[in-house]
Amino acid sequence: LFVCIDHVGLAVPNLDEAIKLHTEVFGWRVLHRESNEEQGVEEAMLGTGDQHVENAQIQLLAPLSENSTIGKWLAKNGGRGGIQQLAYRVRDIDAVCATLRERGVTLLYDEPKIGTGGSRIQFAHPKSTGGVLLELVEPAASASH
Ligand code: MC0
Repeated sequence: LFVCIDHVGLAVPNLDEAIKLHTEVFGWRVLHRESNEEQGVEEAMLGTGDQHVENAQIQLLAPLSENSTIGKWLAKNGGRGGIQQLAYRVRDIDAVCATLRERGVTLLYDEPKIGTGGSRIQFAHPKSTGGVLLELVEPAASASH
């Protein structure tokens, strides 16, 4: 069903501070940055940048507003960052969503939405996944992986 772990998403109160920590202290590289108004996030994808290795990335997610999903998550978590989501990569998101629905998993959207780098994304509600917000990612056809 799933190809690999695509990324782990960390909610962070301040994107620049988080990038500093993860690059200067932990040694990751920033591979990509974008804002996604629909999702209410400003995000950065981090990794080794080594195209020859199949690496899951770290996604830093900062809220665009207090009312956004990440804004609410941070408020509930006492303003501290933490792991907000686990994302699995898929080849055919429509087929995987149909299978998961058949198996009783609650998906958030009727149809996939647009995620990082033009990917197609869907989420499974934590109540039907054992408490973890699960994201499904079908990378854009132009993506390098
Ligand atoms: C809430 N809950 C979580 C959770 N968020 N459990 C695990 N992980 C999370 N991230 C639990 C709460 O503890 C609570 O459980 C119940 O779910 C309802 O919580 P709530 O605070 O009322 O939260 P809701 O219902 O307002 O929102 C939860 C929901 C939301 C999953 C619907 O986070 C959502 O729409 N997420 C999908 C979109 C998203 O995450 N966007 C930002 C990333 P109890 O037991 O207390 O009832 S954007 C992104 O990721 C992109 C750009 C990309 O990768 O391409």
